[in-house]
Amino acid sequence: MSKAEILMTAPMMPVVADTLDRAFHLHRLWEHEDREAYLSEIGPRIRGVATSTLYGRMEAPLFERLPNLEIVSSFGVGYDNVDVVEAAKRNVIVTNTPDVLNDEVADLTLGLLLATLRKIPQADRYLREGRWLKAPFPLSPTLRERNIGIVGLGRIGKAIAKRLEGFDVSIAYHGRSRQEGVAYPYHPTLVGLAEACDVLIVITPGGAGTRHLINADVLKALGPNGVLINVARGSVVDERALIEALRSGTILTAGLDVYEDEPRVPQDLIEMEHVVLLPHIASGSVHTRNAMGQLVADNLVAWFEGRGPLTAVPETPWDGRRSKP
Ligand code: NAP
Ligand code: 8YV
Repeated sequence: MSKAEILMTAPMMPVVADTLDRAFHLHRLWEHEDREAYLSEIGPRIRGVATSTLYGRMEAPLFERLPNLEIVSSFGVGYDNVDVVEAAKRNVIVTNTPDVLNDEVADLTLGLLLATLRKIPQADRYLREGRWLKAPFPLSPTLRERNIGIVGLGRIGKAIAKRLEGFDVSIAYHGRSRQEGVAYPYHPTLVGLAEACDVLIVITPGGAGTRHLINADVLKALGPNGVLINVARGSVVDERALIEALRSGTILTAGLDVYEDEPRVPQDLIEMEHVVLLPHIASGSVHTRNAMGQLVADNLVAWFEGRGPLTAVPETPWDGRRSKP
């Protein structure tokens, strides 16, 4: 039996490429100078795509070139890089990489929160610049006695909350609905949560439904002792409003892992000494990226072995159908 033909849209980790090379006939789109011509040649034979949140969007024009596509396996739990409405319209299943990164992202979030409050990167710079020789590092704000609001108490949000419990702080949350069996106080409005808290940790999906959820009103409600931690997507925070709030003292500080136009970060943020900026690294350990990559490959293998997808996204649920033989 001939192997299914799979398109990889951009370079991915060896664990993905090696597994796919063994199981399928793998096409590497980026290796072809004239991509349009290459797609015209192979497009009708492509039955699966491996793609990543790191490289461009998978939208209608590309779907159009792949008329026999059955499945898109995307690297990352967030899948705002894939037009899932278009995929559903075309009966294409989309998969993501949930759960395998919960702990890693939650660990990093706690690290970012502490780094932001206790000014760990600034203290490191202070020592290296020889300034400790002249005077001790100034005292910092604290996590003590803080009320933490989690915006998006999903898989990762819950892993963050579990860790926060060990830090002896109060925890509340906001989402579109109250969750059964969750004891943390629920706030039906985001402004209400921000008013009740002095730290907001944002860990929702990206995309149109959450665009600029964190706006000037929310930041005002968070207040002058307030800390914003964003590990979700840059699009969830109105970056101009955040810069203004940080500049004017409307909030105290921010720790950010994600930005509206990655990898470009506004110069205004870069020049602010009191914020902590990370280059979208929350899941970025060798261990966890390998687990995510393995799941990208495993979804394709499972589908083409007739076992169905392992982790289909809710917008393209598995209805029991199998890959075409
Ligand atoms: P999840 O389990 O689906 O949780 C998402 C949570 O967001 C849910 O609790 C949901 O609650 C809430 N939510 C969705 N839309 C909302 C809205 N409009 N307003 C308020 N809350 C909303 O997803 P997850 O696995 O925890 O991942 C969450 C996101 O984290 C990913 O989609 C990705 O964007 C981001 N992420 C970032 C990194 C990084 O490297 N920085 C790494 C991994 C993930 P309701 O349904 O009740 O609203
Ligand atoms: C990755 C992420 O950095 O899973 C997500 O949604 O944002 C991160 O884990 C990203 O997917 C890399 O492509």
